[in-house]
Amino acid sequence: MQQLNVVICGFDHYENIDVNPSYEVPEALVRDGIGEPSDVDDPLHDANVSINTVALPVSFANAWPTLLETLDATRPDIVIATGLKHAAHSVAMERCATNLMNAARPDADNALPRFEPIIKDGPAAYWTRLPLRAIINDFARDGIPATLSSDAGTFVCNSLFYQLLHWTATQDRVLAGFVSFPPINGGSRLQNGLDLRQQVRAGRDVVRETVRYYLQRRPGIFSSPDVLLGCSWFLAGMCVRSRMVRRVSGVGLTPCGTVVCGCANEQV
Ligand code: PCA
Repeated sequence: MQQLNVVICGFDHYENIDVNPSYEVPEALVRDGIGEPSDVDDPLHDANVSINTVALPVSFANAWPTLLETLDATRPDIVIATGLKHAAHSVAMERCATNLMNAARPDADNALPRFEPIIKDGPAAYWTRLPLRAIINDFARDGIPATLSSDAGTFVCNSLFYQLLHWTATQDRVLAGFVSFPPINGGSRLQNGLDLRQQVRAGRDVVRETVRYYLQRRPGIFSSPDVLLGCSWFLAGMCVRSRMVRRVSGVGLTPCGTVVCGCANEQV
């Protein structure tokens, strides 16, 4: 039986968000676990999974150091960062993190970075290390509305995601990625989301599928996940965000435009 340590983090309430699903889902997983293996052949039989969580401040400067403290203390094999995406109607599995901070509103420390790199001279972007296709298939089976998303915005979520993947690239055998949750249905202001039970179920599927992927140890799953070559962080960030590239994507290029290069994780 292999011991696997999982950290799943989220953010507490902020601005007009009284209940942040990215806080509630990790708490529920720590409390209730990830459930039993689905059948006799399920690789989950081979793992003893322990889950830790930490709630992060909505701060460009402090979110990542707070998560890093937990990572240093728990030495996880899998790290799943989560956040709330205000405009989402479904669970968004994030494909990549870009090296760009561009805040439309101040963070918890009143910082308002505009078009700044997260890590000066860092790669333009990183791919997630989660098995997105397998996770999306589980969501379909469980009736959870979901999308594959090309960016987690340019606020604190993306900044945390980028720093997490930058750290992961220096680790030996760690899988990490980011899940954006929609607002919780029935909240005071926003009505476009999903109910919390579905969101917890989604979080459970993400952990279960990532544990299975980890146990399979397919070649390349732990290798360095740089996404973009041949362009600066600024261009990459703008490409991902720009309407122009979104239009181009309609004729067959990915939302990252022509600058995307190979990726070890064929499930992205
Ligand atoms: N969502 C914000 C930060 C915290 C959260 O839950 C974002 O989209 O960056």
